[in-house]
Amino acid sequence: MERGSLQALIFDVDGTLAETEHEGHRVAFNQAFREAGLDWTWDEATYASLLKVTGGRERILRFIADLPAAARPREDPQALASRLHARKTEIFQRLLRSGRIPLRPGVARLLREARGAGLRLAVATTTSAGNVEALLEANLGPGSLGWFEVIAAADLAPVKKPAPDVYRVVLARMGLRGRDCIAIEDSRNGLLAARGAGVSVVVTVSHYTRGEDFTGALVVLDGLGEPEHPVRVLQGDLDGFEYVNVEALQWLWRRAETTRP
Ligand code: XBP
Ligand code: MG
Repeated sequence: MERGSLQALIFDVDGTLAETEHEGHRVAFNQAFREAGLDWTWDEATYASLLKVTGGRERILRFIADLPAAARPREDPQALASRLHARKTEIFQRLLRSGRIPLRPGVARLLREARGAGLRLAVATTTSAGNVEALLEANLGPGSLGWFEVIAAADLAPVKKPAPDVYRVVLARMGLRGRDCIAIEDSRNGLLAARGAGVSVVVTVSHYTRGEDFTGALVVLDGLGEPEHPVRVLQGDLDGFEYVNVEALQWLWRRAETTRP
């Protein structure tokens, strides 16, 4: 890839590669709570509001802190959250490996096209590396982890989105500048993290993030789209492209370059 062109795509995972939250993480949290004898159920509305906190362990801690004092379990919250989160991760990975959580439309196509065009690929997520591996392997086969030069997950960037740390890790490991890349994200927290590291963002809104404020995104879409299923542009402009392909991303990248101060 010549300098002065788009070099790499950095993908968020939850909500972006797949709709993992609603029928995946949320269900797994609830099962872990039940197994631990807790009568906690995160319904859709509760989970939507808890998603403002990135990181599943952090989310459990927030939930415990918000309980009335009398309803809080006696166990140390840190220890309890770690234990519940570890079990939730096992349950979630079993769900992923069963193949019940597919990639979002256009994801597999765009990854293949990007590889074919010589774009470098990376992942920037707040979830754990094991979850990313299980999702990719279940949907794209065992070799697919190797498509990504860097998989930056919670182990490499413990300070989670909206902090830019996870994007900085990706850029440092790839030897790239933020402006060389485009991130694909589904949430405001993700958008802020990428922008904080100087990376422009294409937002593909997901189940829980539709109503969020995406000011500062290159474009906001309802997904990546497929040739037979055109995208809906929710904010901004896609220059008439009907779905996100490498050419559309290059157009967005060039437009961002010309407006850079
Ligand atoms: C995703 C998250 C994660 C998942 C749950 O945010 O915040 O916490 O909800 O995964 P993003 P873990 O898509 O912005 O990375 O339980 O493994 O944290
Ligand atoms: Mg996300």
